Amino acid sequence: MEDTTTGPPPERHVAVFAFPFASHPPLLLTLVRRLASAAPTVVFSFFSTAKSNRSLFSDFSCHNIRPYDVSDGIPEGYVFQGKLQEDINLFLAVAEEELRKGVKVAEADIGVNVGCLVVDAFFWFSGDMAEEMKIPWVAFWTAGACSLSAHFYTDVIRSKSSQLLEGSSGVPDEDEIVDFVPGISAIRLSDLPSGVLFGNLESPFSTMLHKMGRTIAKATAVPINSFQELDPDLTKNLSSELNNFLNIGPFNLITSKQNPPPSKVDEFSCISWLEAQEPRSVAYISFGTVCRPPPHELVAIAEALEETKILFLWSINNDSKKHFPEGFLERTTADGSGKVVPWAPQVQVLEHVAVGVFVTHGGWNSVLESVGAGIPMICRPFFGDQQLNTWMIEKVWGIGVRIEGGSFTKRGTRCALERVLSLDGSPKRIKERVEALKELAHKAVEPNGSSNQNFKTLVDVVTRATL
Ligand SMILES: *[C@@H]1O[C@H](CO)[C@@H](O)[C@H](O)[C@H]1NC(C)=O
Ligand SMILES: *[C@@H]1O[C@H](CO)[C@@H](O)[C@H](O)[C@H]1NC(C)=O
Ligand SMILES: *[C@@H]1O[C@H](CO)[C@@H](O)[C@H](O)[C@H]1NC(C)=O
Ligand SMILES: CC(=O)N[C@H]1CO[C@H](CO)[C@@H](O)[C@@H]1O
Repeated sequence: MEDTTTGPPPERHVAVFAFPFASHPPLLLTLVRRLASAAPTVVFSFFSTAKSNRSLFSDFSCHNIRPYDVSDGIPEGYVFQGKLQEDINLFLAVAEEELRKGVKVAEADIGVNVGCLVVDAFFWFSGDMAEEMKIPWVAFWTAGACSLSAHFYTDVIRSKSSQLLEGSSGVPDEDEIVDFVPGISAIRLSDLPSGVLFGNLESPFSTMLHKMGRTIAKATAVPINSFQELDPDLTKNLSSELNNFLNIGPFNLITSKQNPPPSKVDEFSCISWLEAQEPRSVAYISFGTVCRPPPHELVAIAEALEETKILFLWSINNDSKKHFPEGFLERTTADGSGKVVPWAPQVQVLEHVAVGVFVTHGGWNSVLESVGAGIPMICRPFFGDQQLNTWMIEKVWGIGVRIEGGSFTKRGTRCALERVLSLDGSPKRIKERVEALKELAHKAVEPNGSSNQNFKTLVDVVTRATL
């Protein structure tokens, strides 16, 4: 036996497949940590690439979670050509074979056959694997119910929009408002996630999402990082179509409650700077680690901030700062109106009483963090589900606005900031609605709350002996 642990072999072995990009692996690991703690006699083998593995497990280990490396698909000596999603495409080309091999290795290693697959929902092929192995398949969707619905109903959406085109000029009207996504009463076509109707529908990434939409109804359970009170209609519809469609988030509220992260040093003094500001006076600006607004938009934001004298905390990579207007950093630092940092502890910043608005790309984690803190948003979406999230924020939940025209201009930025910070005397409805959702989010993760109840159902699926 290779097994180095003492005592009897585990009662059950669950294989976990991470999609090794962006925030996908840490979110899946958060889920697996909760499962591992709820089911201590189950062993979870966690498959990701060496790079992702290293960053996830460098300061964390747990007796019943075992990391295993799979190849990233990058050939020896490969030179990246800077193509869109190049790393993702290389990985997707080898993923199925790598994961199938990995399961065999882990089974031999742990001495128990895999009895359940818990995977990033992107890996549609794991449904076939689970079927062959006759075991439950848990497909974890890391984003919102809105984007899951758009991918689940992609064939319906495509066929209804082609009917719409018949008799018209044949050119899709991107501004057309339709009711094609069950659970969302109205949606503008161009705000659907890329790969559903617009964008490159044949790319490996779009194909993966399309196949996921077509197979996910076979999953034994579909947990998502959201809470059902946010989207009652979507939850009703998806629950009728999917097995055990389970809202078990927001994860950001659960992690901060159950395992407070080792209090990260406020490396760039964001919190101490916020301490000195008036309540709800500061605009917090951050577009995550991937999205980069073009230089002219950075200039527009900077000019709007200087003109309105609105206080701001801006988290931006060092590289982009060179595009700021001449003297912007010096002037705003000198008069104390702003602070620019390369990194900010986002959850703590959003929870700080001085923050009044979050200027964001509308990525799902940022949206949940803003809702969890009750902070309204100004959104400038870039790709993926960000447009759809922005639509929901503005039109459905009413907790923020999309930047006018979809990108930053000086005038648009100024109007959005004044409106959301209620400086122009507009009613405070946005703030009230986001406060109400914040309450619901916090209730959902209470011991009695819906997300916690749903999590118990999920534990049941994962620990059940047979399908
Ligand atoms: C969900 O939407 C689909 C597609 O429109 C529909 O067939 C189904 O009846 C809906 N389910 C519920 C419970 O509304
Ligand atoms: C950015 O600049 C700050 C301050 O000059 C420095 O501490 C930080 O390490 C830099 N970050 C990167 C990623 O270069
Ligand atoms: C849980 O819910 C029940 C019934 O809905 C309620 O009576 C009870 O007080 C709740 N417990 C907690 C801890 O909230
Ligand atoms: C190649 C690599 O770094 N893989 C690591 C995955 O994570 C585990 C736990 O830290 C390491 O043991 C592996 O070396």
